[in-house]
Amino acid sequence: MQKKQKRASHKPEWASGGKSEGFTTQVMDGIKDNTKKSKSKKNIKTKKITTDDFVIGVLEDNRTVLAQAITLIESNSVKHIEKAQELLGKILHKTGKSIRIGITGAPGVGKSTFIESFGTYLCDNGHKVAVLAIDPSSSRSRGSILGDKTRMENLSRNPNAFIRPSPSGGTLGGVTRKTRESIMLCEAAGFDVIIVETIGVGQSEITVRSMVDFYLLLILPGGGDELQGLKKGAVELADAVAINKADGDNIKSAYLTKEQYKQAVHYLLPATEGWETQVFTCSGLTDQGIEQLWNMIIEFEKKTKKLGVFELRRKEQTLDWVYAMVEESLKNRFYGNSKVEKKRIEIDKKLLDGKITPTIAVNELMKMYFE
Ligand SMILES: Nc1nc2c(ncn2[C@@H]2O[C@H](COP(=O)(O)OP(=O)(O)O)[C@@H](O)[C@H]2O)c(=O)[nH]1
Ligand SMILES: [Mg+2]
Repeated sequence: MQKKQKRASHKPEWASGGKSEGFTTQVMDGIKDNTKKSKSKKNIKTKKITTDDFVIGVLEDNRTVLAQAITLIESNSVKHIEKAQELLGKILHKTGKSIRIGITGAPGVGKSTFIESFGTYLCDNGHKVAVLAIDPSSSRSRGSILGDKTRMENLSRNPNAFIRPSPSGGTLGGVTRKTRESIMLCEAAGFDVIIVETIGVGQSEITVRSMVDFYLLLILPGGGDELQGLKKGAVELADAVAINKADGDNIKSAYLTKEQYKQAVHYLLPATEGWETQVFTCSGLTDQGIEQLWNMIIEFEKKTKKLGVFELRRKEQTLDWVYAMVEESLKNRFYGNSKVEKKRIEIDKKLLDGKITPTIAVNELMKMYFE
């Protein structure tokens, strides 16, 4: 399969420079294979997939290649990052055509179960659904994702679905880049609905909000008083609040909770201009509310596109992403600078001994960096 793909676009490795397609590839094919075998043993073993193989595989929605491409963008090695950027550059024109949905909520609220139902519903209705996850609690994420995969058992077997565990390790900035670039790859592979799941803790919620069009907050029924201590912040980010597990004995309290949240969101600024935050009940177990949510999202897309809010947000998200990366890159360079590192010991001491002011400390360090 891969050989076939290569044949269409491949330029023999030993052919130096030039973009000429004038190679008689039919003939070269045979020679090239021989060359590989006889010339370089290393090539056979570690022969990496070429960028063009990646491009073709991703655009064809070859799941193996798609998964490998995501692995490539998750790599922190400079070489891989370069290759990944080349790949992304080549599929860029195929990105952006999905609806990106963020789903958040405390652990145990039922996100994975809900996504299993929601995703299956979408697949049954002709959509292609990619599920990505962000869990900044890095090392723990692998484990929890294993749990998630079993929880999304049906969906993970559905040919129209693609589930990818969250990238483990690294800074939130790194995880963000990886997830955003994974979104691009999935879009290029033709997934028209992208779901990003995150656990409802602090920064990760804001991060996911910054990469999706529609943001859904799941909460549990009951716990009235302080609205489950669900920080106002989380609700303020949401385009919809779903009271989940509205089944069995929970139905009544779910309904009450819904009414309480309806009142609460009334006093909040909407997360998306021109869209009133919706509150509804649902159950990933009985599928209640699933269709309603999808209709809501269609309505959201229609409305915000008409207002221009949809496109504007995407543009702002892209710019924000770029400058967040600039900041991170500057920060890394600053702290990674050996002169700064050395000087810090001295400066910190002077500062803590009360010999210099914080502002002078900053100036001194900056001087070191720019010198
Ligand atoms: N009654 C009920 N239980 C649910 C529902 N969704 C999930 N659960 C249960 O809640 C627990 C946590 O679900 P999970 O999907 O892993 O939550 P997550 O941590 O938010 O991804 C599991 O034991 C599920 O069986 C639901 O809609 N109704
Ligand atoms: Mg989960």
